Amino acid sequence: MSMRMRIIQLKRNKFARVAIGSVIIIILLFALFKRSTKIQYPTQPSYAKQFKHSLIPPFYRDGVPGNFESSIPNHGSGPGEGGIPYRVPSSRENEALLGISEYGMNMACSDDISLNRTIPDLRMEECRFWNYPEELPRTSVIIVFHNEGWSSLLRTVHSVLNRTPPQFLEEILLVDDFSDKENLKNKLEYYIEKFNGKVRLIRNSEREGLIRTRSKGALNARGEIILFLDAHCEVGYNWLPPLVSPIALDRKIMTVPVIDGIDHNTWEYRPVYEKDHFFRGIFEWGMLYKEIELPEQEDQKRTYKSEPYKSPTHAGGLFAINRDYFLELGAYDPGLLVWGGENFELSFKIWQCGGSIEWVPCSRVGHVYRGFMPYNFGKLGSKVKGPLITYNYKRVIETWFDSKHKEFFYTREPLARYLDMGDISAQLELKDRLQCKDFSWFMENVAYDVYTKFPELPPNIHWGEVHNVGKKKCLDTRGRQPPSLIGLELCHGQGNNQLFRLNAKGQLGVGERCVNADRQGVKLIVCSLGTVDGPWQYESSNKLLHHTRTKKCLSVHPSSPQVMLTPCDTNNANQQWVFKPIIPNW
Ligand code: UD2
Ligand code: MN
Repeated sequence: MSMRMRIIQLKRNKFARVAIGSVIIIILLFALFKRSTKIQYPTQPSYAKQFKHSLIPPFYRDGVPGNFESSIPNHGSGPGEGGIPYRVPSSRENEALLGISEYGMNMACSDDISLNRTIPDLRMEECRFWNYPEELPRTSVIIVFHNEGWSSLLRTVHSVLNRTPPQFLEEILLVDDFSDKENLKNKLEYYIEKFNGKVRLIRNSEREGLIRTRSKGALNARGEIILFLDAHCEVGYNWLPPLVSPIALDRKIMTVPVIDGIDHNTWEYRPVYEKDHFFRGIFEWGMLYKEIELPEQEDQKRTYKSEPYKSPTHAGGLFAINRDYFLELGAYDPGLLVWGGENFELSFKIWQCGGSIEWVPCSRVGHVYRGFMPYNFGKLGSKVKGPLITYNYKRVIETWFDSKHKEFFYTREPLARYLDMGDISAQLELKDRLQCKDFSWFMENVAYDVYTKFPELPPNIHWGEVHNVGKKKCLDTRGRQPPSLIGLELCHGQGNNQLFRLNAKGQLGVGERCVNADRQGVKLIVCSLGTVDGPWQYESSNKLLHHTRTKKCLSVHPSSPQVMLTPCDTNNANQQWVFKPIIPNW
C-alpha cells in the first residue's frame, strides 16, 4: 500500500470513528432527553421551520380590494339565504319543538336551509382593502362534536370549504366525542368521502368532553396551524387569511375571530356587537366570561380600526393557534373535565408564558347560541362530587392566580374552597418549566380593565343560607332572572339559590347578582358594574338586617312568604335573620 493510500485509509478510519461516535452521542442524548420529559408533547420549538422572514406583513390600500377578496355571491331566494330569519311551516311546528328539546336549536329550520347558503357580509368596510401574505402556513380546522344535529354540523363544514382559499386548508378534522346518534355513524363517514380526504373523521372510544377532545384533535391534526370551531358555525367571507397572518409572523400569537350570532330558532345571521364597537374578553371573580369595550389605550395602538387588538381572554370555542406552540404549552390541562374554564386556562397560560391573544375584526364567524345545554356530562360528570365547572375553575385558579386574586375567587364562590380539584402538580411544573410570569403581571399589563367593571372584592363578613327565625325558612332567589322578587323557601343546605354573601362594604350578593330593595319589594338585580358596596348592614346581636338607605329592616310578611322592608323592630322574629355557612359534604 502506498503512503498516500495509507493516509487516505487512516483518514477514512478516523472519519468512520468520528461518525460512529457522533451517532452514539446523538442516540444517548436523545434517550436522555426522552427520559427527562414527562409529558408527551413536543417541547422544542421548531422556529427554523416557522419563521418565514420573507413574509410581507398585511398591508392596507384604501379603496383597492385586497388580494383574497372576491365578489360576495348574490343571495338566492331559498330559506334562510343571506342569513334572513326562516320559520318552518306551521305543519312542522311539532318537529321544530322536538328538535329544540333534543339539540337546543331548531333542527327542522336548519334542515330546510341549504348547507351552502349565503350569509351577510358583516365586516367593516376597511376589511375589504387588506392584503395578506400570499404564502401562509396550512391550517387544520378542527371541529369537535357530541350528538350535534346533522345539517348544522355539515353547514359548518360546507361554509369552511366554500369560503377558505383551498391552498391554505390542510384539512377539516372532525372529532366525534362518542356521539350515539345513528346518522353521525356510517352515514357521516359516507358523506365525507365525497370531499376526497379533505375532511377527516376520528372518534373517541368513550366520552372525553370537549376539552380533551380538542387536545386529541390537535395531536392528530396535520396542519401547521390548528383552528377550532364549534360544530354549529358558519364562517364569513375571507375569514381565514386575517386569522392566520398574525400567527405566521409570530408563532406565539393566538387569534380569535369576531363571533356573530346565528339564531337558534330562525337561523337568522346577525351581529352580536353594535357597529364600530370593539370588545375584548375578560372575566368576573366567579370566573364567568364577560366582554368589555376595548380600552382607549389599546384602541390607540392601531392605525386602522380593522386591525387586530390584544385581548386578555376569549369565549373558548373559536380560535387559531400554531399547532406546535399549542402542544408545547401542554395543550389543555388534561385534568380539566368535559366543559368550561378551558378558555381561561389557555388564555392565562399563553399570556403568562410569553405569548399573546389577538382578536381579529376582519375575521367573522357565526355561532348558534343555544337556548340551553342539551347534553349531560356523562360518566365524567359524576367523577366530581361538587359542580364540575367549579372543579375546572379551581384547577385553573390554583395553577395560574396568585394568592391575592385566589381570595377574590373564593370570596365570590365560597363553596369552591371545599371542592376537590384533583392533582395540579403537572400544571405547576409546566408553569415553572416555561418560566411563566405571575398573575399580578397579567392583571397589571394585560387585563388591567377587569378592575373597572369588577373591582377587588372586599371579604365576606357573613355568608351562607339566610335563615328567618320566625318562619324557619331561608331567603331564596327561586332561580329567576333579575330583576325578580326574592322570597322564602325551605332551607335545603345545597346552596342553589340560597347562598348569600354580605361583604364588608354592605353588598348582599348571590352568585354574580345583588340584592336591592325598592317600593315593589326586595329584589335580585344586576349589580351595578364597577362597585362592590351596598346598602346592607347586619347586626349579629339582634339579628336585624338593616337597609341603611331607607333605615328600614328586612322582614317577612306575617302571612305570606313575601320579603320586604319594614320599620325595624327588634322584637319581631320575622325580622330576625341568621347566616348559616354551608359546609358541603362533598
Ligand atoms: C362555549 C364555547 C365552547 C366551549 C365552552 C366552554 C363559544 C362560541 N363556545 O360554549 O366552544 O369553549 O364555552 O367549554 O365560544 N362537545 C363535545 N363534547 C362534550 C360537549 C360538547 O365534543 O362533551 C362539543 C359540542 O358538540 C360543540 C363544542 O364541543 O361542538 C362546544 O360545545 P357547546 O357548543 O355546547 O358549547 P357553548 O357554545 O355553549
Ligand atoms: Mn357552541
